[in-house]
Amino acid sequence: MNGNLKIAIQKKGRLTEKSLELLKTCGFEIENYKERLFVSARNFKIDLLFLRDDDIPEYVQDGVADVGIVGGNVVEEKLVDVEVTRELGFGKCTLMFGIPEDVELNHPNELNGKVIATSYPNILNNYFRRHDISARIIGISGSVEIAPSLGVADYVCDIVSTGTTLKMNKLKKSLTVLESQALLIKSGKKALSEEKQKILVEFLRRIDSALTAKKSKYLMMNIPKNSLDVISQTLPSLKSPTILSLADPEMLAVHAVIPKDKFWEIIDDLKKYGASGILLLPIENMIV
Ligand code: PRT
Ligand code: ZN
Repeated sequence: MNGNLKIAIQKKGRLTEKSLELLKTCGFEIENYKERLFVSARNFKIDLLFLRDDDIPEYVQDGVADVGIVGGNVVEEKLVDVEVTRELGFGKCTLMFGIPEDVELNHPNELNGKVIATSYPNILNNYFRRHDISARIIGISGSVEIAPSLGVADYVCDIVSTGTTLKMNKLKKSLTVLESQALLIKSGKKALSEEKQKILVEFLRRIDSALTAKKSKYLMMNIPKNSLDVISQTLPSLKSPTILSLADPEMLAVHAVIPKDKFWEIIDDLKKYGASGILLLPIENMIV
């Protein structure tokens, strides 16, 4: 035991690349991780454990890993005692019912008496209990979508992202059971040592900085001097924009941090007020 904070991430799958990308954005140097189960960061007191995603909630609960990055769907299904420390904003997907194209299903009540194939029997059981539904659940670990065409189930309840897999199996999206994304979790029952708690605080500070930065962009543009007031009001900036003078005395350069999703809403107004040379740059880290 080296006293480092142990972070479990998915070894090989949909969350692996984004998890590593997030950690690298936090400034952790992680090298030669391919085909290894365990690797230490070169410049910070963290170790990465590469695991199957299904094992991560339990390993975190039991303290084998101190924190873990895993889908909310997996956390819910495993019925473990873990706490969600951060929502990480990637790996977004929906656990929902898939039904044959020619069927209508608009209310949970209509599920009574049906047979549903799923890899998420615990989540589905809870859903049925919440809605007071009596239906049969068939637990299948892979290729759930083919169950209706094989005649073993009426509907499926599975993870959907684009909906292509459902479509390929002549199914369509129906009611939603759970919205999911990658989560940072820690144990609900194992307390961290004082030393690890300190590392966790710094780890979270960096994660928060990376997450805030991801939602923001750095906007740079030139504007006519007489548009400054109206453009300042248009900018949903976090702080007041930076104003710089230019060689042309009638023009100003304006720099501001803006929420990423606001850019396309304000671009027409900016142009209307004479903004030119508009640049939108990514921000890697942001301390607020
Ligand atoms: O080997 P290991 O057990 O670690 O990995 P895994 O195969 O169990 O999981 P993996 O890598 O497929 O997914 C990891 C996590 O990514 C999941 O637990 C979800 O939280 C998240 N995620 C995001 C998804 C999807 N999007 C997704 N589209 N997980 C699975 N899918 C599958 C889904 O099961 C279905 O087969 O993709 C298909 C549907 O996709 P669309 O785009 O056709 O709708
Ligand atoms: Zn898995």
